[in-house]
Parts: sequence; structure tokens; C-alpha cells
Amino acid sequence: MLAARRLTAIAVAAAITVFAVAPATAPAADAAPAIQFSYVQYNSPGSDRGGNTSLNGEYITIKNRSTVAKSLKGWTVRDVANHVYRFGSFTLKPGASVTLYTGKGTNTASKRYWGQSWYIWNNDGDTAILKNASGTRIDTCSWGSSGSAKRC
Ligand SMILES: [Ca+2]
Ligand SMILES: [Ca+2]
Repeated sequence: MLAARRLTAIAVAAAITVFAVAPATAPAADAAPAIQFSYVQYNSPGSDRGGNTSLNGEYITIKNRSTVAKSLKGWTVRDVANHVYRFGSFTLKPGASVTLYTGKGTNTASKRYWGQSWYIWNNDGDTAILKNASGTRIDTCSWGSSGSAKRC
């Protein structure tokens, strides 16, 4: 009985040691995220008059760079002025991309529509922020006052 109890104590101690050591040997926390912004067209082509076609000429694309499908349910895309788009049930396959359009439209496996009636991304500089369902910042994409699109 005593021996068994002692062995249990040793096993628990060993488990605690492994647990304590694990973080140091785990992969770097700042490794590139699996889900990232890949491209943004912040200045819709032509005059920004607010028609739906023009609003959908403004978009941002998110890519799954990992080799496994990822659920984006509850994930958000926002600008610095806190306009927030939240994904409903949505899964991004390995290597696949989803484009979030500012205007209205019918959602598909690769297209999502924010449903806004005015532009979100400032032509003269802005930052897009991607957060996961628990609110952790996963990626950002920033641009300045020149050009109309950018690879993130
Ligand atoms: Ca814009
Ligand atoms: Ca424009």
C-alpha cells in the first residue's frame, strides 16, 4: 500500500515536471498564424458614390495557410473605428480563401457580405484587425494613403 502510494506520488511529481517544462519546448507563440489576411482592396474602382456594386469593389480576403480545415465561427474582422463583421457558422478549407465584401450579396463558401450601405476601409490609410472567437488578435493588415489595394 505504501509502495503504491509512493509510486503515485512519483507519477504526480513527474507529471507536474513535464507540465512545467512543456511551455519552454512548445512551438514559438509568435509563429505565423494559420489564418491570415492575404489581400485588401480598400479603394473601390472609380468614384466612391456608395452604390452596391461600388461597395463590393471594396473587400478583404482571408486565407487558411494551414493544412487543416478551420472554423471561423465567431471570428471578427474590424477597422480601427470598430465597425465589426462577425462570422456565423463558417469553415475555411486548407489553402482556401474567403473574401469579405463591404456591400450586400448572397454568401457562398468563398464570399461573405458585410451588408453595409457605406464604405468601411479608408482610402487614405486604415488597419484591418482579425480576431478569433475568444477575442484574441490573430492578424492585422495596414495601409497608407497611396494605391488602392495591397497584399497583406
Ligand atoms: Ca474605401
Ligand atoms: Ca474609388
